[in-house]
Amino acid sequence: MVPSRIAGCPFPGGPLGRTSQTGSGPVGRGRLAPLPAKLYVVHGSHPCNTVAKALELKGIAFRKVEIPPPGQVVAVRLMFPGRTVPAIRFEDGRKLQGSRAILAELDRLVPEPALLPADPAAAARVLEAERWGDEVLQPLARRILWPTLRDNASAAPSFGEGGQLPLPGAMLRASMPLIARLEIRINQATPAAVAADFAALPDYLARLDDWIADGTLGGGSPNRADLQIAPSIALLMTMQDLRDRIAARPCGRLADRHFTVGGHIPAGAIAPELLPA
Ligand SMILES: N[C@@H](CCC(=O)N[C@@H](CS)C(=O)NCC(=O)O)C(=O)O
Repeated sequence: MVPSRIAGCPFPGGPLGRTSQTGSGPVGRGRLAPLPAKLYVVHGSHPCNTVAKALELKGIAFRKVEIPPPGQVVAVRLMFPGRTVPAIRFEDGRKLQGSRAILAELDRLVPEPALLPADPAAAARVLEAERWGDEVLQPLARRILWPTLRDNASAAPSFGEGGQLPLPGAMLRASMPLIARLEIRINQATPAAVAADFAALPDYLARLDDWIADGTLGGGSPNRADLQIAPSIALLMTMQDLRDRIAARPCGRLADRHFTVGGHIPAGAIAPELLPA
């Protein structure tokens, strides 16, 4: 279902990076027609994948604008109150940031398929899992990924695959140490914080498997918590050392069921003493 307000949408072409159309916006006279939503992303970003998937599930056509990291800190801040992606502009000009706020709004705009169970107690459990996924798991995935990428810059081109920006692999490889260092600073991924994240990971994975077992996660159609959590697990599994330990678990299967993300860091990148059993 695509909202009928596609016609007359005032979106201009993308000022940042390249844009592409996703969804079912009409095409005419060789030009792509404007769409009901414009989504600003960093390619591969887990919360951006959350929102893109929700838009697809809702059948809302959207145009994606990719910003190379950490450029969003400046570029998005020029257009939105905050500096993070995902950031979305609807055709009526309304702007929203934050994956949870955006998903709530999408559920309001297009109620079906619902991203929350009808039962209030079940919905409360999903919202709590979604909050935890946003506040705890999402930053953990960033803190683990960026230092690993800094030390494995040769993997950088794989993270550009499937993106819109025509960045040569050699450039991605050469720039990765600097980009990763900036991201490490932005995300406060100190060695102590990263070690604490690895130490917490076994309990977190067990918590996710429990939520799948009790039905909070992993139902037939993804809910808001599935959409929030699965991309973080998918991002963690771009590191082969973690994929080897997560993919066969219920939470790993959940991530693989809903998300295919680019990026691959070969085994041996993470110190064995940090890895979960
Ligand atoms: N938890 C928020 C924040 C998203 C977030 O931090 N996005 C990262 C990219 S994955 C970002 O833009 N970071 C820039 C910064 O922290 O300044 C959400 O789900 O939208």
